[in-house]
Order: sequence, then structure tokens, then C-alpha cells
Amino acid sequence: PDRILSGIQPTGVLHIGNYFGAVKNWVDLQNSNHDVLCAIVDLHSMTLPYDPQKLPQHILLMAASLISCGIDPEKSILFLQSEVPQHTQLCWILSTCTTLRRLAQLPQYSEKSEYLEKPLLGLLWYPVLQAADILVYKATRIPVGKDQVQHLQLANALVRTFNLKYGETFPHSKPIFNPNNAARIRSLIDPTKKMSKSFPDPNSRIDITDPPDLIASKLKLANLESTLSIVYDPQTRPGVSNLIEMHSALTGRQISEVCQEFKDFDIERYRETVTEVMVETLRPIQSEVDRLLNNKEYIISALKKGTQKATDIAADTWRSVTEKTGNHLIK
Ligand code: AQP
Repeated sequence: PDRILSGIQPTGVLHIGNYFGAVKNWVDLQNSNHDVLCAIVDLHSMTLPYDPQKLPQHILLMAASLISCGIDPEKSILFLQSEVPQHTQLCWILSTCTTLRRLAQLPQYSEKSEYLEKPLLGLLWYPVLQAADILVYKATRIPVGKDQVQHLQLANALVRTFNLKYGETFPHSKPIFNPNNAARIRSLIDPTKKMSKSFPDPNSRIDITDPPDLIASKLKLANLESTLSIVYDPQTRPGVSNLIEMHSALTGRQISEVCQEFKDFDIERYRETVTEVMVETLRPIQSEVDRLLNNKEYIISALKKGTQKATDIAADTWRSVTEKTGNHLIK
């Protein structure tokens, strides 16, 4: 059976883009009895400037949010990447199976390093760590956004090279594209960019923990390019189209259906409608987050148990890797 690995960086609070674009799908996979590993990838979150003081709180909140959104630590393996050392060990071995040139060609590096004075080596290298995240569990299906497809191709190239060099060891993995309508929810302030946890302006996103009045004020500020009618056209009206996409994701209805039903609404009334649906959809998740944050011991114990289960699998893979690569003498 397929093993599915998904990861999320603890770079901030889960926003509705993460929820509809990724987490909801992981929950559906888990609930249809797939073997799901869900990693909080804290090592990846260190590739851009971050605050070490805030990281533990972000990890805790991310774990609480994932559980509140439906990741069940009894069904899925919910774990913390940095506590499973085989990820970085395998990352090193995989680094000897690709070239600097191949990594520098990946578009995410140039996009993410564009505004940085001194981009870190980790930023260039992290797709290899992502490959290790997958291969250390021999995962075969990976939920990905379109921006991650090249990284999955790199992982498969690494599988080919490793297997050729050392003998058949790792399986190839295939992407799972998000079936939800909200493949990409965009920033409320600049709807030509994606909604992002680490974007400095908090008004650009709706966090799943935002209380109703904050959701309302953020949606009030949302850039709808002075559109008067409810027209879906992401090219010329990215703001109102983003609002329609969020509405479609929230209700699970097709964009065309939503447009048809609300075509006679003026934009302010429509904005209020989406606000109400957003508030109601997030309400149960938020009360669960609050409940869990009052029980930190439970979250930490769930993460520890998951991390132990992950380590058991990763240790097995690592043993077989070292036998192939010749590092096993004193095992
Ligand atoms: N705006 C989005 N719309 C739909 N899906 C999204 N994802 C992220 N933003 C959107 C999906 O969320 C998953 C987890 O992402 P990640 O934490 O690994 O990093 P990311 O993709 O870089 O997400 P962010 O929120 O933009 O974080 P930062 O600001 O730290 O870079 C992924 O599956 C992603 O596709």
C-alpha cells in the first residue's frame, strides 16, 4: 500500500491557504484509511531568517492546529522532523548523488533568494532534505502544490541515481495534486501573490485562529480592485476571484455555482456573506485549538509518540542504506 508523506513548516500560524490547499486533503487521505505521515518540518523553517525564541511556540501551535483540523495522532503519524536524525543523515548521503548545478536550477531558490542579501546554503540545499524526508519513509505518494513538482522530480532523480549506484533501495514517488478548488489561495492585499505564513503583513492572510472581528476587518481591507460585480476572472480581477475561490473552498461548491448564485449581490454584500461563512467554518476548529492549548501535555505527548513511530521506520531505512553504502562496519 502507498505511504503518504506530507510536511508543513512551523513558520507561523496555519492560514486558510494552508488549510484548503493542503491540510484538509491530508485529513481526507487519513480518513480514507491511507497510511499518512504528517511532519512538522522545523529544519526547513530555518532556511529563511527566523526567531529561535518563537519556534517552540510555533511548533506547539502548528501541532494543535493540525490536530484541530482533523489530523488524528492515533491514525496518522504526526511528528517533529528535527527529532528524527535519519532525515539529515540521509540528506547528506543524497547530497553525494546530485550536483550543485542541478540544485541551482530549481526555480524556488531564485525566487526565495531574490530579496535576500546573503541567501543561506540551506536554502539551496533544502530540496535534498525534502527528498530525504520522503525517502527515509520510502513514501510513494506525496501531496504537493504546483510549486513543489520540481522538488519531487529531484527526489525521483535521486532515487534513480542512488539505486543505480548502490542497488535497488528506494521506490519512486508520485504527486497527489489537491482535488479541492483552492489550489492556490492568494494574498488579500496583493492577490497576484500567494497567501503566505511568513509574509510580514498579517492583513494579507486569514489565520485559522483569527477571531470573527479580525476575519471581518481583514476581509474588509481585502483588495477587490473596486469591482462592483461578482465576476470570476483571475487575470483581470484577481482580488474578487480570490474571494470567490475562498468561498468555493469554504462551501465545497464549484466556482461556477457560487458565481451563479451570487451574481446579483453587490460586492459589499458578497464580502459579508463570505465573512459569515468563513467565521462559521473556522469556529469549531478554533474552539478545538483553544481546548488543546489548555492541554499542552497532550500535544507534546502526541508529538513524542508520533516521533517515536517515525524514528522506528527511519532507523530501519537508515540501516539498509548504510549496508548498501558501506558505512555499516561497526553496526
Ligand atoms: N496560499 C496557499 N494556497 C494553497 N495552498 C498553500 N500552501 C501554502 N500556501 C498556500 C500549501 O501549504 C502546505 C504547507 O506549506 P509549507 O508550510 O511547507 O510552506 P509554504 O508552501 O511556503 O507555505 P507558506 O504558508 O507560504 O509558508 P512560508 O511563508 O513559511 O513559506 C504546502 O503543501 C503548500 O502547497
